[in-house]
Amino acid sequence: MFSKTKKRFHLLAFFMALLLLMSFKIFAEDGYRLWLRYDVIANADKLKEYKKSIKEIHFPGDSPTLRVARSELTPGLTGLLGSPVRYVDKVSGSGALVIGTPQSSKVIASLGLDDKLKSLGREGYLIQNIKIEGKKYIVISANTDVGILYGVFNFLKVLQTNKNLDNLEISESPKIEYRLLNHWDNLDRTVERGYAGFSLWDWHKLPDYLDPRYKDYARANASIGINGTVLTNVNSNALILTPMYLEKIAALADVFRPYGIRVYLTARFSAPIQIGGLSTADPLDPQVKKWWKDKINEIYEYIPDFGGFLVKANSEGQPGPQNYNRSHADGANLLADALSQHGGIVMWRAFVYTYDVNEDRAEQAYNEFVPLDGKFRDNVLIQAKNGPIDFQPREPFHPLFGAMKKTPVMMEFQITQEYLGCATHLVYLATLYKECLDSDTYAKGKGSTVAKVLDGSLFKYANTGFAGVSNIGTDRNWTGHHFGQANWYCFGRLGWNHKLSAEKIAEEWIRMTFSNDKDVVKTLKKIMMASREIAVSYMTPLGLHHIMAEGHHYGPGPWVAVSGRPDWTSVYYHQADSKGIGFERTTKGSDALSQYYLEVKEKFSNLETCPDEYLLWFHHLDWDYEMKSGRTLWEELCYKYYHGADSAKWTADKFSTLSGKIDEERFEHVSAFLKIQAEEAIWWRNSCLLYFQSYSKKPIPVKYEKPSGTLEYYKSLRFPYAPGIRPSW
Ligand code: BDP
Repeated sequence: MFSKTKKRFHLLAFFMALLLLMSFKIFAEDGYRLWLRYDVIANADKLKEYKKSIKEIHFPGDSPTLRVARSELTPGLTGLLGSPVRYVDKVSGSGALVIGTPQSSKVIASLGLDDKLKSLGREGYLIQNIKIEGKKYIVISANTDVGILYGVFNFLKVLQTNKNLDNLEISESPKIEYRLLNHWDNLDRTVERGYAGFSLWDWHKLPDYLDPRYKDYARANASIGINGTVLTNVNSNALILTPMYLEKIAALADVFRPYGIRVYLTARFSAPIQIGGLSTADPLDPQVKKWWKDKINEIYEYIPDFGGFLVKANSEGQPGPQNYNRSHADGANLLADALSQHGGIVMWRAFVYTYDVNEDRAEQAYNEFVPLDGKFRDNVLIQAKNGPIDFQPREPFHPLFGAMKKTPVMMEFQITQEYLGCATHLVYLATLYKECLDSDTYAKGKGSTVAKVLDGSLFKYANTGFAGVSNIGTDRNWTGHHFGQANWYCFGRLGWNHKLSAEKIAEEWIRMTFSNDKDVVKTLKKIMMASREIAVSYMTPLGLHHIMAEGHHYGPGPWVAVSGRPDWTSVYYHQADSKGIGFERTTKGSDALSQYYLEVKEKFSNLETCPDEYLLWFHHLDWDYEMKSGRTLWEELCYKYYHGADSAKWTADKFSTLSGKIDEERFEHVSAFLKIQAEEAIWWRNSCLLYFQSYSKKPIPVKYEKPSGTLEYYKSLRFPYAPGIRPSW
């Protein structure tokens, strides 16, 4: 008898152990869960007083969005508190979590929140401690169901990041209306400049098979306030507008809709010819107008809340209105007219530079678009990259921000790290984004920041937008590098509230994604906050730009001198010669600086006031030019490259101190990537310095370790199958 019980006990213990092992497997730390982890909070004790009450949830109402809010809240709270929650019909007894809009919940309607809610608009929400009949409640309220969803996500974040639940008074609403991911995804599932696997959109199996990942994608976006997604590459394929694909898009739109996410597409300007059988795509041709009108009506039959189009026209070989001697405004208005009756918008990209114009590439977008200010329909936004060239590790802000007073200019940031080490380098981009957002355009005097242009407060834009070129793919951890997730995260957070600091966002992300442990938070924050400057130092210090390898853009290529066009080479941008280095953009050179407002122009023109960070962007200077540091320009360049590469090594060392403090799986993954990064930082340093030395003819100061490898060796390296490259490039 006794031994039988013992046997049973052993068997039970064995199964328990097996279950435990299996649960470890289920929660493999592969990064799939992103920042939405919901593991038991370490200090759940601190929550004792609330633990009981927030397990009781009064959350009436039924709609697809309220249902997904509940489907987030239930596992979220259960996981974080470590015990089940229950939904109650009445608020009574020990208090509860009360959630709803004045329409969905009588209790909320009775709380007199109307005035407060009114000011928060369609997507805003409140999270407060409120006493009802002497009992303390936590109340999440909003004007709409999607506001509730955002509020629920934020409440879970409050718990995840170990915030105090006393005196909650959170009042949030987004500062920018359209907050979109731009996917550069092709119909064959390759992703242009994508380094995290293939496209998430499994076109072949859509619409019948809906990968569960679509839902997780929507959850992640909604949790950071992203409310739109452009599914296809800006280098577009007209087939996406055919019924076969519209059906697939409709299926994706159905998954995203409850999460407050609308779908958008890229429109190929020549589609009327390619799929419409017309002989022209001239925007003023009546048949072309009719074709687009019919096509757009058809799209809305499939997707009633279709968001609109993103268009790359007359740029890098894409067709556009200029093929017919029409302007960008003619092209954008053609689509805008057909979209307007459905509430759709056109995001017309300012990333244009033509073949026949022989001017500094940095000037072309401004020259094209400023004369058209005011000529666009009300539902057109001009989408400009953050800088005037192309997502370089550092660029000054684009002069179009502040220059278009009547036509809204929206932001295009790049989240995927095309020029920043792809998916193997840890570069936290919030500091780059903030640098641009906080730049002062002086359009209406001091304080006219890029952020104020974007949020519409400067020129009272009717529409405002914020787009980011996605870094997401089929990799299990979504972004290739675990820290790439932080860039997706910070993009969303800044689109919602550009006033947040890069540091605060980093801290939120670390706490949710890795740990609330003090040491982990402090160390990772330090690494993240330093990371972008480190990358700039070992890639393109002192305002250098566009000196990467050709085509795939991975690794250094300052020697690239011959390409499809001069402004695709590196020598066009660094202009190194025996006397010096840098692109002269003052009146002595291209005078691109004249596109900025006077204060900005003067600051950057004057060598005394031009920050070192932008020096060679705006000036061509002698190798012996004396820098503010007292070093010569050549010595400063050496200093920066060595400091950058040393700091990449510092990052790896610093991260290694977290061994045992974060899970092994992600620790090993990140450690391996940091090692690659440190080695590649040396590759960048050696390649660039050896190449520039062939002009400066000056020695690398003896205190620095001599570059291993010769310039010829570095020039000989080839990466024919680097990811993310368009086959035709
Ligand atoms: C460049 C990319 C290229 C894109 C282009 C764009 O190299 O692949 O098509 O920008 O933004 O950065 O259109």
